Amino acid sequence: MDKIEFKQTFIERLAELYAMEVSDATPIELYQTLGSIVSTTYTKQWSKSWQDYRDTKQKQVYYFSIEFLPGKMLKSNLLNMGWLEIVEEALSELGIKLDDLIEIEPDMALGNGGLGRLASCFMDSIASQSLPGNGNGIRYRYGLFKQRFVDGHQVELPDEWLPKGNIWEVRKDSKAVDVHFGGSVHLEEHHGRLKPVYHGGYTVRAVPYDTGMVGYKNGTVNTMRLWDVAIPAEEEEHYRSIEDRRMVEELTSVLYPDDSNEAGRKLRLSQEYFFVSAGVQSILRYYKNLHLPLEQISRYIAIHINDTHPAMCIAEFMRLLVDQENLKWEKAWRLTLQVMSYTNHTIMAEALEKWSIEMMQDVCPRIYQIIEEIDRRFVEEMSTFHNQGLIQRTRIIQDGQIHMAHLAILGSHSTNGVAKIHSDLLKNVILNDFYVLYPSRFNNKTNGIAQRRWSQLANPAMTKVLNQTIGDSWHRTPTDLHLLMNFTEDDEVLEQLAAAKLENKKRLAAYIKEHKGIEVSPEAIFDVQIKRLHAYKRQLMNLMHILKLYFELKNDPKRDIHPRVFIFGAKAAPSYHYAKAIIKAINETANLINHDPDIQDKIKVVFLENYNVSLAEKIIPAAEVSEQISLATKEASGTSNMKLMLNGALTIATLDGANIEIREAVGEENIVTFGLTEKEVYRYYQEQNYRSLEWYHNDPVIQRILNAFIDGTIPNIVNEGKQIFDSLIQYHDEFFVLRDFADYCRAQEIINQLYQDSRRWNQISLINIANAGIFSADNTVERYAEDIWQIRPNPSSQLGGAAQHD
Ligand code: GL7
Repeated sequence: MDKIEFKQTFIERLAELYAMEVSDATPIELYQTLGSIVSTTYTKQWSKSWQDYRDTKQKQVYYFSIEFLPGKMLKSNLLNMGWLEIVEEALSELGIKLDDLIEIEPDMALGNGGLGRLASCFMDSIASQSLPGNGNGIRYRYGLFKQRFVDGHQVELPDEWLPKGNIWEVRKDSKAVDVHFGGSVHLEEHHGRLKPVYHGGYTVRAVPYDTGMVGYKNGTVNTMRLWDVAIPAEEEEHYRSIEDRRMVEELTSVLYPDDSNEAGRKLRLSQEYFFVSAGVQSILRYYKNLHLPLEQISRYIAIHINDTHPAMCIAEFMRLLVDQENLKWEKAWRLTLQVMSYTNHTIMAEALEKWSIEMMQDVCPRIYQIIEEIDRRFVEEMSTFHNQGLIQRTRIIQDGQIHMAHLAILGSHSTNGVAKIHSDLLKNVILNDFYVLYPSRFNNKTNGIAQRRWSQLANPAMTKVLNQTIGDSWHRTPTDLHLLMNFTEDDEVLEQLAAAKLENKKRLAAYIKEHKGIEVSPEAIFDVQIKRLHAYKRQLMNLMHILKLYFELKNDPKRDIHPRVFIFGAKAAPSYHYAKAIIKAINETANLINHDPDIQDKIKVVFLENYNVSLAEKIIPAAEVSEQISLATKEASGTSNMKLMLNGALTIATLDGANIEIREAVGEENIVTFGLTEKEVYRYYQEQNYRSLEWYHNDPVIQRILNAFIDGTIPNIVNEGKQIFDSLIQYHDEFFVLRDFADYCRAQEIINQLYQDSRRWNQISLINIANAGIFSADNTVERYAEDIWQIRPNPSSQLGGAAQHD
C-alpha cells in the first residue's frame, strides 16, 4: 500500500466506522480506525498462515505460558508489515501524529517481568522466522497492577485494560472447550480397562481469544491464544448463586493472585489447570481433524512448558490419550515425552512450584491420580538401577507435596536453562540428580530479545545512524550489527551515535520533568536499573552506592565526579514487604538528595512509577549505564541486560546470568565486572563462614551508610530502615550485599573515569551495539526450533520476496 492509497483508505474507514471526517475525530477514533485497517489487512495473511500449516500438516509448536507481556502492538505491527514509515508520513499529511495514537493503546501487561516478556519476544521472533508456532495462555481481565507512589510507598491500583477495548483480539466461540474441576473420580473396569467415573464437581467453558502475531515482513501471522472463562449455557442451573458465578469469573480475573493465603493458592492452581486443559484439548481436537494416526502425533505437535506453571500439560495429555483415546499407558507416556519440553527460568526455591496433594485432589482429582501413577511407575522402574536416595530425591511426590519441576523434567524430552551459567548450575547443582538420570535431556538456550522492538521501534535515532552506516541488513540478520566494528575509529560515526543518545536522553529528561517534576541534565550520566524489585537483584546495593556518593559530596562538595542520574524502574509483588521497604527507602533518599543544595545537581535519583514495557521503551534508548548487579548464580539470565547493551549502554555487572555471555561478546575492556563469582558464592555456602556483621564492623563506609537507614539520616523510614538494616546484619545478608559492596564501588569509580574520556566511552558504546546481535530472539528461537521442537520454517512464507524490499 502506498501513501496515497493509505490516506484514501484511512479517510474511508473513518467514515465507515464513525461517519466522520479527520478534523472531527478524537484521537481514540483515529486510533481505532488505524487499528482496524491494520488488523483487517493482516487477517488475510493470518488465515493463510494457519491454512498453510493445516493443509501441509507442518509440525507446530505450542508455547504454554501463564504470562505474556506483549506491551503495545500497533507500532510493532506496522513495522512488521513494512508500513511504519508510510503510515507515519501519510498520517502526518492528514495532520495526525502517529505517536499520539500509539499513546492511546493500553499496554497489555499480562505478565510480571522477564519471563512474560520473554514469551512475547519469542512470539515475535517465531513469526518473524516463519516458524509455525502458537502461544497459549490466559486472558486476564486485570493485568499486572498499576504502580503509584504515595508518600514514597508503592500503592497498587487495578489495571483495567479491557474496557478501553482490545482491537487485536478475536473471540472464537466455535473453538471453545469445556474444563472440568473438582468432584471425585473412581476407576471402573470397562472391557478389561480401567475407566474414570466422575462424580460431582463443576464444568466451565474456556473461550479462546486469538491475537495475530505478525512476522517481520514475511507474510506470516501466527496465533497467540488466550483463554477466558464462561458458564456453559447447559450448566446454567448449577451456577445459581452469585457466589458460584463469582468463583468462575475469578478464574481469569487477575494475573498472579496473591499466593500467600490458601484461597489464593487454590485459585492459582485452578488457573493453571484451566489454561493447560483448554490448550491441550484444543490441540488434540485440531490434530484429530488432520486424520493422522495418534501414534504419530509427535511428528506434528510440540508442546513447550514455559516454567513450571503449565507442567500439568504432561498429566492432561496423558489423561486425554489414556482416558479418552484409549491408548495404553506405556504408549501414551512415550508420546508425551516426545511432545513435551520444558524451560526452567530460575533457581530460586520459592519459584519452583509445589502443591499439596490435598489441594490438587480438590482442584483436579483425575490429574492427581495420573501424577500419582507417573510417580509410582517412576519409582518402580528406577528401583532396579538406582539407589533409593536418588529416587527419593527425584520422584514427583514427596512429603505430601507434588513437585512440579520434577514432573516437568520426568515427563518431557528436554529441559533447558536460559543462560550458560544457569544451565550449568542446573546440571551440576540444582538438578544434578536428574542430570545423572537423564544427561541427554539437558541443554542450554540463552535468552534473546525482540531486537527490532528494542532498536527500530524504541530507538529511531540510533536506528537511523546504524542504517546510514552499515545498511539495514541487521533488521533481519541481527548479527550484521557486527559490521559496525569497522567504525570503532570513525569519529563521525562515534559522534553521530553520541548525538542520537543525547537526543534520547533529552526526551527522557522531559518525561522525568513532566512525570516527577525533577530537573535532570542530559549531560549527566544516565545510570539505569530496571527490573522487578527483588532482594537478589540488589537494588539495595545501588542505593548504598548512591548514599556513599552523597556523603562524600556532603563532606567535600568539590569532589570530582561526573554528574549522574540514577534511574530506577521496578514493581514489587504486593505481598513482598521487604521489596516495598526498599522502594520506600529509594524514594526517600531521592527526596533527600534531589533537594539538597550542597549536592549541586551532581547526583539525582529518579524512581519512575509503573515500570512496564512502554516505559522500558522510553528509558532504554537513553541509558548509558546498565546495572546488572544480582548476586552471582541468582539471576538465571536477565534480558534487560541485552536490551540496554543493544542500545549502547555500558554494563556494570556481576558474573551472573547472561552478563557472562555479554562479557564474552564485547570483551573485558567494554564491560565493567565486579563481585563474587559463582565458585566463591558456593564456597561461602559450603563453609558457612560469611559474617556480614564483620563486614559492617570492619568497614567505616558501610557503617556510615547502614546507620543512615536507622538514625534518621534518611527521613521517614523508621520501620523500613530497620527492616533493611536487620536483613543485612541480624539476618546475615542473604545476598552478600556487604561482601560485594566495596568492589561494586570500585567498579562504579571505573565508570566515572571512563566517562571523562568521551571518545573512549563512545567506542565502548558502539562496540556494545555491534555485538548485541547474538542476543536476538530470532537466533534463540531458531535454536529451540532445531534442537528441541524440531519444527521448520514454513516453506511457502514470503521471506525470500520480502527480504529484497528491506
Ligand atoms: C526469570 C529470571 O529471573 C530471569 O533471569 C530470566 O531472564 C527470565 C526469562 O528467562 O526468567 N525467571 C522468573 O521466574 N522470572 C524471570 O524473570 C519472573
